Amino acid sequence: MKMVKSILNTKNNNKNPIIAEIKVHSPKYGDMINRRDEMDILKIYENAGASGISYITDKEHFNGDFEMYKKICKNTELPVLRKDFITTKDEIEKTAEVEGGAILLIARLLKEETAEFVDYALEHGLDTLVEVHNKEEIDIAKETNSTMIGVNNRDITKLELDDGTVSLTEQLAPLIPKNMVFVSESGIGTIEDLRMALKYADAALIGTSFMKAKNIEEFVK
Ligand code: IGP
Repeated sequence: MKMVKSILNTKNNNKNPIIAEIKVHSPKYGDMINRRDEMDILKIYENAGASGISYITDKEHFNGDFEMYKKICKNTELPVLRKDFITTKDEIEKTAEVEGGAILLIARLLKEETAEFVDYALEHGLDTLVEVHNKEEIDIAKETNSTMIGVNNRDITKLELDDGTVSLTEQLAPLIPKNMVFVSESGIGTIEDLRMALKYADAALIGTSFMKAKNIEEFVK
């Protein structure tokens, strides 16, 4: 429950719960890391007061790497969400062996197997973030014991070539189960976007705009 706890603590302190993503590459913008490295970005996120870290281990589209996930986990006290297109239980076991604490499970990919994967991850001590993009996927997420649910404002099948719209968070909010921590993911570029997201969601997951070196402290306070 590391990530859930951290989000709720931040919320109770009247700060904005943010999961800050170390995003080294995106299908849309290409390489995003410039002259900094992952450890520099981790420190920036920690100092800014992020509630958690997210890192994409998918190599094909995001140039991520599992060894880097391990390194990030080793170098921070914050919970670290592993983002990938997980479709096997081996990958859950591998993630649980690292002290990171959370895994993304995508309803679009796992369909009716989502609940089983969630239970497997929970049994292995991981917090679970089930990602959804429409009503049908929320119905799948509802049937699970997941601790968190994330509305991806972008359509994952378009591999980030769409910009995403925070209004999807607003639109789907009434359908979100109340017993899950609600995360608004993707396409949050401005403080206004963040305000809109957090009007409905408990936390916001932000990658691209932070990698473009916006003033992160402004987002957290
Ligand atoms: C971050 P953005 O628009 O702030 O860069 O989005 C995050 O939500 C996005 O990277 C993401 C993702 C995913 C990446 C959401 N779900 C699944 C890979 C796989």
